[in-house]
Amino acid sequence: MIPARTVIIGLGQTGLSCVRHCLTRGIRPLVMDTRAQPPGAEQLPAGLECYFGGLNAEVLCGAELIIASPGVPLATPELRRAAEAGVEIIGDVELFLRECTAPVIAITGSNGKSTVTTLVGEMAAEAGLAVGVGGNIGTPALELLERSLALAVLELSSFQLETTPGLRALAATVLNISEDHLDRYDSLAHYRDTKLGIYQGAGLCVYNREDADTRPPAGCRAVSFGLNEQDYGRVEQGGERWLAVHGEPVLPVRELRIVGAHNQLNALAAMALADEAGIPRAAQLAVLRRFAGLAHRCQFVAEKQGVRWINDSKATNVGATLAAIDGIADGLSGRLWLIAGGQGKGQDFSPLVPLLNSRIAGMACLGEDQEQLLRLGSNTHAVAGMAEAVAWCATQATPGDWVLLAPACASLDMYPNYLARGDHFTALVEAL
Ligand code: UMA
Ligand code: ADP
Repeated sequence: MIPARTVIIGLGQTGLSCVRHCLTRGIRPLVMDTRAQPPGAEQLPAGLECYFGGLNAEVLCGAELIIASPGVPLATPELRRAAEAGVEIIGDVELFLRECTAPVIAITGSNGKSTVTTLVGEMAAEAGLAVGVGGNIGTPALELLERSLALAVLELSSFQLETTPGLRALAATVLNISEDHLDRYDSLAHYRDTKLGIYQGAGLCVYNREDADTRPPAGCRAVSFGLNEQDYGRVEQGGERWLAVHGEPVLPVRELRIVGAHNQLNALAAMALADEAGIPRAAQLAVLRRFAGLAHRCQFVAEKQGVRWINDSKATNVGATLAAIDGIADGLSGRLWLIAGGQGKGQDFSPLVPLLNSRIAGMACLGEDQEQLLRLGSNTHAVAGMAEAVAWCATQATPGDWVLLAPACASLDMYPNYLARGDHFTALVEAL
């Protein structure tokens, strides 16, 4: 039951989905947003009580329930006051779970979330299950309630996990932990602990045995994935590498269309989750054989004058950029030019230094945190924006070279989102 005095904070995709959910259940919520002109205001029904341009602590303290959007930190003073006054604060995913009767597969991690979420969703569909895929991947979880489901596959961000105390997943995974969102968390440990919240009450915890930060607490039922032979892993057979389950080879790595060791880990994690949901192996393998990857993730754009251009705009942190460079390494014989920059979110960029001294011939640096990137090496080059970055790389690269957009940063200083950034890059490359 949603109480009468419910306040929804944020009018993005999540907030709007919460408003619709409340209205269809006969509750007219009050809507708040810190922005004076929030983006979704025009979609609200006439007469709905709104408070824009800041959070009103008095109203919040008088609420029975607050539904906070993921972009609004719980540490915001007005929300803290409301919490101290005993007001319940939850997110849209918690609201979803209160009505969802289907088992839930829950996926988090610094990188690979959308890939694994999509793989598990497609595996379930291939097996004929009525599956809903949503959460941080883009479809707000509440929209999944519109039809009856046999399985829900949710990508959950650390922000969403902060406000989802009732999560009891059938199977849950933390794929990996690397620096991200340090503008919101006071330490990496705080960020990691928030992510590990996904394991609370999970029937099975699927963790990355190569990343100790992903381990569930002692006593949990758990299985791991990694690149050696254990649990979900890899074996050598007949002179080639196979994905394997408990030492049994199930698929030659060469049959995967997604490239790089990081994507083999993604495939293994997806299999572990799918097994727990009872999805037959044949359906899992059919998907792994055909899935060519999501747009804006190491996506081939074009070859121009012998130079290959690759769009990995979704690399919004250093860990993702490193994985992208590693992932394309096998196919690359010429030099690599990198385009990076944007909002660094408080990350340490120094893991890029060894690459600037080896695999990366030059790096075009753009955006808000450009200066930090420029300082990393002598082969960095300042550009005013994406057009100049593409033009500079085009003058530097010679046939056989590759140019990779893998910015290691969020896009929000220059674009509405990573999709717009990748689309802009693609259009510029196509026009070369
Ligand atoms: N905002 C305000 N004032 C408010 C409310 C929001 O300034 O009162 C700002 C936020 O700071 C943020 C922006 O508005 O910059 C959007 O925030 P939001 O909470 O309204 O976001 P939604 O549009 O609802 O989208 C959210 C997720 N976004 C965030 O967590 C920031 C989307 O993930 C997700 O797809 C969507 O819900 C559906 O579940 C995007 C994302 O960037 C892809 N996620 C981060 C990531 O993956 O790194 C966590
Ligand atoms: P997320 O949803 O967590 O952002 P995606 O599946 O969209 O993850 O992948 C985003 C980027 O992260 C990819 O383009 C790639 O560069 C990198 N990546 C994907 N999977 C992994 C992984 N398992 N480990 C490290 N980096 C990864």
